[in-house]
Amino acid sequence: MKTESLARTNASTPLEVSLMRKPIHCLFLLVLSAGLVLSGCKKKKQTSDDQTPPKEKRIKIGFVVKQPEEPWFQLEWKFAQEAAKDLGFELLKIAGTDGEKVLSAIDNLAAGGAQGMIICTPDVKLGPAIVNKTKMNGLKLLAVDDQFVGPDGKFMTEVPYLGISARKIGQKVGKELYAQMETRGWSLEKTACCVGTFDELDTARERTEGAIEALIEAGFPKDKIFRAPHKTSDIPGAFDATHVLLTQHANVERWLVCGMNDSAVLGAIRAMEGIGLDADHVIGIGINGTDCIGEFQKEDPTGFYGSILLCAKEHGYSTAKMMYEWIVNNVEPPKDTRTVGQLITRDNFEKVLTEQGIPIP
Ligand code: FCA
Repeated sequence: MKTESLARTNASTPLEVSLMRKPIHCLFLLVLSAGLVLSGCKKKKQTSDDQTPPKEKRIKIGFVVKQPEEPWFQLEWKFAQEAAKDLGFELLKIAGTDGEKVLSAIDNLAAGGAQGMIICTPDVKLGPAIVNKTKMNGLKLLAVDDQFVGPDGKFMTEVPYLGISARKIGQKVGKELYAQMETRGWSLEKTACCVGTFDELDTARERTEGAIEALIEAGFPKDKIFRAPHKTSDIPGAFDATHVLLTQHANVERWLVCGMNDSAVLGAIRAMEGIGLDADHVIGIGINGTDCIGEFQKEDPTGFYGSILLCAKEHGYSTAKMMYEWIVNNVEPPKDTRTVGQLITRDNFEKVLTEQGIPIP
């Protein structure tokens, strides 16, 4: 408005004067005034068409992850960032490695003007506290990967959740381990299975129980499946638990290995290498498919045979998009979405990861 009225003032007064006296000046001033009016319009048009809302009105979405060092979570962030770019919102990536950090992240998000939060919580039992705090702060909430558990021990199904079909994916691991053992002609007598467990997390328990189920169904002896409970869900946690198991079963010559994710299997493989068990004695299959790329790139194969690659894009991009739609168009996300996975090995990982837009370092 200001620009427009300024243009009009400049244009009218001198024009009237010169019209009376000098025709050349008159023409010049006419062009000048037309230009000023036009540029005024143009400026005004630019302002009204500009789609970028003022900073304080922008949509802001927090994406909190429990283990930011894990490539899986970095990929979720990467894909969520792509959604932010495509849809034009601001993504706030937050490391929520413990309860205290998560709760203060909620306060900070609200204070910073965020409208929603996606979270893979460091502890599913924090569910009720997270729900309360986000409600108090007016933040919409979506759980990814790890589903909240209420005080009664049941899933908090009222919170929209996107996770994996954990049991089915675990079964896929078990089936493939058995098939690989057969392909190599390993005898059942000399082989045992090491299952890295992390039972306090339901999605982890479902995966490992699924693997055990499929192995038994294929014909693997139940009494040769050994569980190695992990204290922490990372490589050192898996290494330590496997180390203990190996000392208890020193007579086993060959091992099948599974666990809740790539880190669980990687830790076990390293522990086995520590006592001289190499790729000829170990078949490990992980889950995620994102944290084992370096393993496939090694010159010589290790005991880490393959992984079930999950859909990081769905977990990052789709959750972010769901949250955006909820905030902007009031479209509530589905309460329960499950994703699948596919086997990758040294032979096909480059092709499959590229197809899924996952960068290969
Ligand atoms: C859990 C695991 C991650 C990933 C995700 C889908 O959060 O900790 O490694 O497997 O589920």
